[in-house]
Amino acid sequence: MYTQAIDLPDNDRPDEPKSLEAAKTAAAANAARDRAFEAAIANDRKIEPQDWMPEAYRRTLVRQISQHAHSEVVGMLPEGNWVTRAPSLKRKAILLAKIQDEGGHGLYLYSAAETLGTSRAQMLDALHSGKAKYSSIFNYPALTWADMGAIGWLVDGAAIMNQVPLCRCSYGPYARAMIRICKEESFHQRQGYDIMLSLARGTQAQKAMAQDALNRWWWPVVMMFGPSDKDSVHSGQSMAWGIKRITNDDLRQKFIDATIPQAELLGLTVPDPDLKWNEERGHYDHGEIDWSEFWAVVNGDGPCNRERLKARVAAHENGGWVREAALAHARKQAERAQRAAA
Ligand code: BYC
Repeated sequence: MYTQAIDLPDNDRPDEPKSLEAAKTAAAANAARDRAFEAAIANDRKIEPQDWMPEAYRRTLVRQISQHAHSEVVGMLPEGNWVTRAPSLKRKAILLAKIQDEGGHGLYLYSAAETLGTSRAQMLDALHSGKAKYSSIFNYPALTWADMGAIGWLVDGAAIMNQVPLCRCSYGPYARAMIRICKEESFHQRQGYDIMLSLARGTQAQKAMAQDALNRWWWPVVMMFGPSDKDSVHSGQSMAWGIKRITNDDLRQKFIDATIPQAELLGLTVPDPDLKWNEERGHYDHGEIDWSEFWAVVNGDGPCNRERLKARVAAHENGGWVREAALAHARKQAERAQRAAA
């Protein structure tokens, strides 16, 4: 129903060769395949769905792209809670459009992952059974309207920092999906900053609300870039394959350096007493990250993990009739076309 995904080249090693001659031919074919893949990576050429690729490369991509898709879709939940409570019709329309964009990002990304031979149903099963991860950031609650500002400004700001290099990812369908996603994310970041700016220039109570949101979202956003490089199990191989282009710590540093002047313009204070400009490094130094909190959230024990998963499973079950109706419609159309052709 969905894509060309299932129509993949046979990626397995050839059957056990029957003779020495056949074994030599098979080994030469495998070596040529490996060399073609390595050369494409070395020359920065895109790998496409029909190209041969090592199984570990395929698995890494399915893991990262499906987690990314899940993050976009689960990421609709904290903002969805505020659609009915947005302070004006204009803010409501903007927030709705942003949330719809996130749903669209999920769809492009599921489609990109399907080109690697994993069905959307398999990916959703992994999410709903709690096996697949999604970004830690969406396991925090959105308590006030200012959180809509903080999410757009900081969460989407962090997302752009992480995702712009993914436009150069070695896997073609993921890289191409990221180009459109990044354009939309930059609108999201601006709408968040615009909310923060209005609140920061508003009454004392509004400014306090903006500061409170920054206080609660800052550290979870800093953690969103993933474990520090020394603890990142996948970075080395993913960088070698051109899937990731910049490490977790380097992206985190770029994000902090870009965001502090924006906080200053708002007149808000980042909740890190150790944050200071390091003239020698040309970067901000920041305080210790509480990695025990990060891993607790990643492993299912954050403030909203259970609530988020329950909401996703319920949404999937409640949408069952739509999927059934779409399939029934497609079947009827196929039957009609067959009758017309007969
Ligand atoms: N949360 O070896 P590492 C959005 C896991 S959506 C949870 O560094 P890698 C938005 C990691 O998966 C933004 N888990 O891994 C949407 C791995 O576990 P597994 C989402 C995390 O893959 C709506 C383990 O920790 N963006 O912006 O090299 C509204 C070791 O990590 C996290 C993406 O998904 C985390 N934060 O690097 C608003 C971008 N961090 O898989 C906004 C694409 C790490 O071995 N993904 N883990 O069980 C990536 O760039 C990379 O996958 C990561 C992690 C940087 C996230």
